[in-house]
Amino acid sequence: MKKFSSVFIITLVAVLCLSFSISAARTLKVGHVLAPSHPYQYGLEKFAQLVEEKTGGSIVVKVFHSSQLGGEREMIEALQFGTLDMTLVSTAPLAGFLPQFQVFDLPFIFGDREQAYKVLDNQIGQDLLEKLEPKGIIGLTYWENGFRHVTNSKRPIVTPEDLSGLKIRLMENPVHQDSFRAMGALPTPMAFGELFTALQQHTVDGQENPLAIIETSKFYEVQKYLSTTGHFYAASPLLVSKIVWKKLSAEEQQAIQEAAIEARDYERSLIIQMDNELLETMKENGMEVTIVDKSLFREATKSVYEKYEKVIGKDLLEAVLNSK
Ligand code: EAX
Repeated sequence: MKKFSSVFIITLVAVLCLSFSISAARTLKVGHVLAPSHPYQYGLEKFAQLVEEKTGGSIVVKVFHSSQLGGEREMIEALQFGTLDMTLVSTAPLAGFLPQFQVFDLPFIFGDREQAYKVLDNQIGQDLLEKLEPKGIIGLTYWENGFRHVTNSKRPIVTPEDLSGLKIRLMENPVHQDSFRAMGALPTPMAFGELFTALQQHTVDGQENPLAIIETSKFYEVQKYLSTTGHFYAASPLLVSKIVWKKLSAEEQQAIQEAAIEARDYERSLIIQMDNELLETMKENGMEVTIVDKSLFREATKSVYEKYEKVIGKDLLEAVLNSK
């Protein structure tokens, strides 16, 4: 009997300690709109693991995929109200919060990833993230969505003229919409969560996204034609609500910042790996792939540079252009 009671007491103490440590742990919720098989999800799971390690378990990150916590613009607004802790989004919807971000959404602004990383991970990119703070948003670092390609259900897109009259779903970003308007397409802004159904029901003829999204969101099931336009490079800032951020200690903020950068490099590597493998997969999935002459699409969209120079700021635009 004596033995039983001591085992019982030890177990009870252990359970109480465990429950206290769990209850003492704070949870940060992070939302994104992509599929659970996309590198956004794997990167955020890695981020969660690193945060827990670096904070000794005092902060637990919970990841919510597939627009469970809303579309990208909605989630950014939720950060401002403090009703959502974190989100991973493309830069495109940030145009509505800080118009200068549109510099990253200009067609063909980055020639390759190296140039993109050089801009995003240094002064130019970091300065823009800091400009989000007065809006109630803390930008930690830029992850990657990737180079975006056009798909549609009507016809092969070989030249910009082939886009004429096609209803193309775009993100909620004026530069994206003006770029496709310049090529004769009919831009249709829409939240990502509605896109698969819109393609399936032919509410829109096409869309544009990197290969990793076309694959993991199964757009090949509802899109016949893929053209390797690579017209936009989508960077993906990892954002925190300033209201939430201010409640964290300096050590916790440091741990989260470090984890964001380590997980960024992991997530970028997954995107690159998928970019290298998925063109063949798209063909196996039944898509007709057209390798296009990008210079035709660059020429057809260059008018947006002049139109947005004022909004973006001449100095910022030139700084990015000179980073080549
Ligand atoms: O950030 O909406 C889109 O097409 C984006 O690629 C998506 O929001 C991922």
